[in-house]
Amino acid sequence: MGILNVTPDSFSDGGQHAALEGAIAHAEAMMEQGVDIIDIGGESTRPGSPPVPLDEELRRVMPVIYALRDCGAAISVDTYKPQVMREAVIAGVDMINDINAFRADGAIEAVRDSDCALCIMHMRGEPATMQQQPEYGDVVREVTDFLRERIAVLTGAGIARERLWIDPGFGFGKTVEHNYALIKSTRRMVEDLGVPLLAGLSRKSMIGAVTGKPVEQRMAGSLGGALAAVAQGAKIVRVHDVAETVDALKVWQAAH
Ligand code: 7PJ
Repeated sequence: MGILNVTPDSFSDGGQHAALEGAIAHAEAMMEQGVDIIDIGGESTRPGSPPVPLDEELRRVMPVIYALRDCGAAISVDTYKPQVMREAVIAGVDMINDINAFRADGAIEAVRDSDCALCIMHMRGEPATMQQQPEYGDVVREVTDFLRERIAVLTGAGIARERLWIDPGFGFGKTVEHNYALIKSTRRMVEDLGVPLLAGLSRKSMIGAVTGKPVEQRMAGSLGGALAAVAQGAKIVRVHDVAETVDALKVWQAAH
């Protein structure tokens, strides 16, 4: 899964048209590099980020979704807003990726009657404040229990289990130690819950903490993290560096 951010700050010259053109060019580059899924996001959810209003998020992501939906790669939309989910479902996207695990009012109703995949991510708190001293008794158990409960709520609402993906939510209300405890427990989590797992750790602070590198120098560390996640049973890795990750996975799989 390649990350496609459609936020004004990810394009130097700003402006709606430039953002659309830039996003499509980036998507085309990822396609050439062998991406399977393009994850389109209109709101930065990095720690401390402010929320984006609904109409602004729709303005950012919908034109990109319509431009890319027949591109050959599967399309995922990274959103926690039910209205964005509704519009994305109408546009025919393949996955809704919700960092909030479909907890917003109306989120389940927005996706229930479609057949797209749904990624349920664990997050403690909210992006604006989530990195302020996250505490757990047993992080693996608490994240697993949360995901189990969300699976029960979604399937209880009539959603087929086969549509679901789980994600421990690296960096979302977790210390570096919590993140590594979770990655080491990926296989157990997948076995416990019986739902495939998506891992997103590309360029995150857990990579910087181990390598001592700033965000723009975390590619090699992120490749190590992606391989570790796949070795632990992750079936999708959400990454910035598609070409490098595809190569790393090809060699790892050939040697496996
Ligand atoms: C994740 C995500 C992740 C899923 C972001 C960033 C922050 N969606 N959206 N999993 N992270 N499913 O990429 O640094 O880890 S935004």
